[in-house]
Amino acid sequence: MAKEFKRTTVTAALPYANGPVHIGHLAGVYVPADIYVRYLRLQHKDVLFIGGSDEHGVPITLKAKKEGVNPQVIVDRYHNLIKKSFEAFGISFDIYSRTSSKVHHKIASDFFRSLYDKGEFVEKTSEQYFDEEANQFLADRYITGTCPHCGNERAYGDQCESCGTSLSPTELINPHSAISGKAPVMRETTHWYLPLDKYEPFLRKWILEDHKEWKTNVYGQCKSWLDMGLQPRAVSRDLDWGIPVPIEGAEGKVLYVWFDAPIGYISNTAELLPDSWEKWWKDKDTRLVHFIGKDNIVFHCIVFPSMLKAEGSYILPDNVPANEFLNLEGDKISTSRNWAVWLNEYLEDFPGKQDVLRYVLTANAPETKDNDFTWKDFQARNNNELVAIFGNFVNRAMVLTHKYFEGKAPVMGPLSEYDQATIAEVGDIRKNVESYLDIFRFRDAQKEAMNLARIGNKYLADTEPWKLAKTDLGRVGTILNLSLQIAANLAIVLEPFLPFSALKLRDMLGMKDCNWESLGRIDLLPIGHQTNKPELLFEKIEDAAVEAQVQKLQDTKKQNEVNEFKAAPAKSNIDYELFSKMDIRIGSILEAERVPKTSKLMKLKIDTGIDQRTVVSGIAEQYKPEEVIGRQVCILVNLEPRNLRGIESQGMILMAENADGKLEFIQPSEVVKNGSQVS
Ligand code: B3M
Ligand code: ZN
Repeated sequence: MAKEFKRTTVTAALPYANGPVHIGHLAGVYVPADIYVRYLRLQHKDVLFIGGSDEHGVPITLKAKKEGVNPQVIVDRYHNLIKKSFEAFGISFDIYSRTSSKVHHKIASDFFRSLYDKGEFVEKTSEQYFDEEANQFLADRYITGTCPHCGNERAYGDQCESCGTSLSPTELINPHSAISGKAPVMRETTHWYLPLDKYEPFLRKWILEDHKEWKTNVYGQCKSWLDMGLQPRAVSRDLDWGIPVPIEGAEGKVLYVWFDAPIGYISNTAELLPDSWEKWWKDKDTRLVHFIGKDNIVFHCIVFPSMLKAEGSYILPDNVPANEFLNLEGDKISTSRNWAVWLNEYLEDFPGKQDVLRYVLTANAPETKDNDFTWKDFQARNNNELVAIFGNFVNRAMVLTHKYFEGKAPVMGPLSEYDQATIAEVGDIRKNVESYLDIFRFRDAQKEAMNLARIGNKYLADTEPWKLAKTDLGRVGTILNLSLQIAANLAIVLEPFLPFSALKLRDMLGMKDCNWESLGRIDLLPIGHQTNKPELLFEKIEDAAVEAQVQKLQDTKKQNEVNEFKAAPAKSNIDYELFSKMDIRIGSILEAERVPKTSKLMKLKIDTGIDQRTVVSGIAEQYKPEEVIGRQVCILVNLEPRNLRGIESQGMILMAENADGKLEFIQPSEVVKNGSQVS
């Protein structure tokens, strides 16, 4: 039997304040956390939902350097943007604060000091990369080089974003500083380490034996970390942005961002409840749940619990329902490559449609494996599910009630067998949805909740009350009463998932209360209860709207190809004599036609100034004949003729290949006489 808790502290990962948040963040962390918290609140459970921005760490300092501003400017900008996005999407934090706050600096600093005073750290001097030109030690993220696993030349000192491997800076081939670009040197420095190896036996028991109920992806990752054996981890860095290490002689050193960030959950609670925060973190009757993405598992399941354990007065997380990653149109979401749907942009492009995104992200949540977001699926789920099932059902029930009963809940007459079967199904909804929400399976929970709309929609379609109005208004009343009761149940059960639409529906129905316990009852609206004017809950999303989004992504892809274009390495040298043997001329294209039965080849007639000749060129996929006629081109005229598809090609047109593989003509910058030599 699971332990009964008095209250629940729910945290959601603190996003780095170095960029806006995107759908991956929402799907993986914030929407599930919000659904869970809203569910607990509807049950009148005592719950706190803690969030905030993570404002330290190297990515922020790198961005600040790039823009030539103080890191504070960056974090102010993004903290506010992120906070607004979360508010707009109804992520119902009790507090959304930040790790640059005074409260946090004090609490994190005291936390470090308390472990230090208890002798929980190991002090170690080691050699680390140092940039002599910038005169500073280089944090892992400041060092780039070639990944030893996949050859990506832009791997970071802590991770290769191309193959996902975690690295240490000394593994990089050909390392260089991201600040000066120079090769770094090794220099000695002293840091404080949390001896995770010491906590290994405790962690093994606490996770592997006592928390077998954790999601398999989380449990599995913890097990593999533990099986590999834990090493001491440095909890300080040589950096000038962060919380100063509160020890004498530690000038120029700050707390490692992953040491202070999780303490941010505690500080933000303390900021909200200065007098009573401790019971949310130290009382054994409090249940702590961390919502995070899979890349944060080790920090929340191994490092932070070890810190809390070392401190001694804190509770440990009861569950860490981490999600896998959401991909976008088949590719990994990437901030640096701008491959994302940014929440602030979504809000501009789809105003008022926050619930649609919440719905689609939950329906596709990467709960057990990575998943893909596509705009086509977004449109289909909106049009075929939210509009066609939920919206349609509610609208029909409301409109008919207004048409036949002035919007008042009609009298419920004798029930048919079908009515009774439907009522029984409605009665099951609560336990079905709960059975999933209680174990953090939000996509199944939402599916069950939407099932109620399906039940309602089918009920109306099968009973066809609009056909009975003339002959049996009493029966129409019964059908509509039951339909309105189902709609009222929908307003409750969908509140955690679609809070805006659920509220709108509640207002439309004139419901005062919204209690989870009422779920499944068919007397939520008393007979004669006046409902308000029906309004549409959802509207169709047209092809053009999603096509525009797909186009936006395609443009990004093109731009990335250009940005990431790398010139091929130089060929080996040739002597001048060999070069001078090439006879390159300017000519004009007189005629052009596709070579039949080939996709690439085009037959060109060229005026070379010397003669008119035929050249076969591989440009037919990219140019139409009429586009090239009249152009001046560069042509190598003394190339040995070659036979291509039965045509003798006398020379070669010189082309440049673009980043995206498109061939571009080499042309003189001004028109010159055909036959002019290129040298
Ligand atoms: N800022 C990493 C991330 O955004 C980090 C999470 C901190 S949670 C305490 O993925
Ligand atoms: Zn790699």
